[in-house]
Amino acid sequence: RARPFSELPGNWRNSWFNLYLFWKKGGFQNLHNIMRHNFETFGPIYREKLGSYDNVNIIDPEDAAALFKAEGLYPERFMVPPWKAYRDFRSKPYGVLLKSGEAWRQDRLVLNKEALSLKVLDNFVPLLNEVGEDFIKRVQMQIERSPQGKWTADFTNELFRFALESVCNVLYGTRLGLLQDFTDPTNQEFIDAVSLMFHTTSPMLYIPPKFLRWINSKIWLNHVKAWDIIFTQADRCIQNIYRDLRLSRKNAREYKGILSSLLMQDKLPVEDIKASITEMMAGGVDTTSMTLQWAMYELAKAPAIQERLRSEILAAKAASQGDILNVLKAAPLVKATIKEVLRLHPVAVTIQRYVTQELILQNYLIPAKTLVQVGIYAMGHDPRYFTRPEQFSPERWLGHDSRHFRLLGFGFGPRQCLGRRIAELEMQLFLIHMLEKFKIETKRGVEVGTTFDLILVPDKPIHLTLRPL
Ligand code: HEM
Ligand code: 2DC
Repeated sequence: RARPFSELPGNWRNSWFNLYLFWKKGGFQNLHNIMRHNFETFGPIYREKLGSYDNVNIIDPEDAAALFKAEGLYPERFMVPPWKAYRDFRSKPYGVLLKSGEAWRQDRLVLNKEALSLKVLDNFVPLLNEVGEDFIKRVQMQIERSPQGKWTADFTNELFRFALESVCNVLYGTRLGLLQDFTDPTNQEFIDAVSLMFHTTSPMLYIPPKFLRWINSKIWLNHVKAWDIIFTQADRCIQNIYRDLRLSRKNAREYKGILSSLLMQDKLPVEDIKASITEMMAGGVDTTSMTLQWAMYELAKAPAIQERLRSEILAAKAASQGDILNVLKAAPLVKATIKEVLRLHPVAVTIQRYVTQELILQNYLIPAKTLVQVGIYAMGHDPRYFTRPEQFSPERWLGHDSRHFRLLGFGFGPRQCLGRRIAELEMQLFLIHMLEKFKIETKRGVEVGTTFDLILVPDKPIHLTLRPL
C-alpha cells in the first residue's frame, strides 16, 4: 500500500521559517546545490515549502517518466508569478509561455508548425548559418587587430549579441547588425533588460509579487522596468515587419521568418502573435548564449575531445559538397556535445508539472494538483543515473547507456521548449564554424561554478582564448 502524502520526507511544515533559513544559507543563488543536498538527506523524493512556493521534488528518471505520463492534455508548469503579475499590471495579453488550458493549446499548435516542425527547419538553416559565419568574421577581425594573434576575453556579451542576432533573424528575417562594431544602442538595452528581468525574478519566486508591489519594493520596480524595455523593443521589431508586409504582399514566396509567416496565415489574433513573438525574442538571448559559453569552457578544458569534434567537423565539411545541411547530418558528436553540456549545465534547474490525477511516486500518494519538480541539475550530477557524472563526455550519448528520461534539458512533451529546434540548430552551427577555424583555450586550473539567477549561469566570468588553427 502506498504511503500517505503527509508522510513525505522534507522540512515542509514551516514555510516562512524555512524561507528565512534558505535565505540565510544564501539559497537564492544556490538553489541547485541545496537541491542536490536535499536529495542526499531525504532520498529520491521530498517535499519543500519556501514562503508561498510548495512543491514535491523527484530525481529518478523513472519517476520523471511517470510524472510526464500524468501531465494530461494541457500540461502546466510552475507559472513564474512575477511574469504573470507584470502582464496583469500592464494589461498585456499572455503568450504561450503563460497561457493555460485550451487557449494555450490553440496557440501552441499554430506556433509548433512555425517553430518546431521538421518542415520549417530547413528554412532556419540559412538564416542561422549566416549569423554563425558573421560571428566567425568578427572573431577573425579581432584576432587581426591583436598583436598576439589571438583573442582572449569574457565572451558573455559577445554571445548575447550573437544569440539575439540569431533569434531575430529567424523571427523577423531581418538582421539587427549586432555583430558589427557599432550597433544601435537599443539592442544592447534589450540584452541588458532580459538579464535584469531574470535577475529580479528569482526573489519573487517565493514572495508574492502583489506584496512586493504593495510595499513598492525595488525588486518589483526593476522587474517592471526590465519588461517595459523588452516589450517596447520587441514591439518596434514587430511593427517594422507588419509595415513591410502591408507594403509588399506580392513577392511573398521567399521565407521571411516566423512572424511574417504567422501574420500571413492569419490563424491567430495579432495580439496573441505579438505576445508569443515577444516571449521568443526574450527567451532566445540568455539561454543559447550561456549554453554555448559552457560548451566552449568544457571543450577548452578537454582538448582531446575538442580535437575529436574538430576531426568530425572537418570530415563532414569535406564530404558535404558545400551544403551546410549535409554537414549537420554528418555531425552526431556535435549534437551529443550539446546534450552533454546541458546535462552538466542545464539552463533550467528543474522541469515542473502539476499532476492532473492522483499519482504514486516512490510509493507515496501524490494528490492531484500537486506541483512536482524533476531536479534535472541534480539528476545530471548523480552517479546513479550517469556513470562518472563529473566527466564531460559527449560520447556517452552515442553509446549504450540508458537515455530513458535523462535528456530533459528542453523539457518534455507538448509543453517542451518552443525554441528547441531553433536553439539546437543555432548552437550546432556555431560550434561547427568555431571549431573549424579556432582552437578554444582556457587558463589551467580555473574551476568555474554555477549560480542560480533564475536560469543557471557561471558564478564568475569565464576567460577564453580563441586562436586561429
Ligand atoms: C520553455 C529550455 C532556448 C522559448 C522552455 C523550458 C525549458 C527550456 C526547460 C520548459 C519546458 C517544459 O516545461 O517542459 C531552453 C534551453 C534553451 C532554450 C535549454 C537553449 C539552450 C529557447 C529559445 C527560445 C525559447 C531560443 C525562443 C526562440 C521558449 C518558450 C517556452 C520555453 C516560448 C515556453 C513554451 C510553453 O510554455 O508552451 N525552454 N530553452 N527557448 N522556451 Fe526554451
Ligand atoms: C526557475 O523554481 C526555477 O526557457 C523555478 O526561454 C521553476 C522554473 C519554472 C519555469 C522555468 C524557470 C524555472 C527557468 C527559466 C525557464 C522557465 C520556463 C521557461 C524559461 C526555463 C526552472 C526559459 C528561460 C524561457 C524564458 C522566456 C521568457 C524570457 C519570456
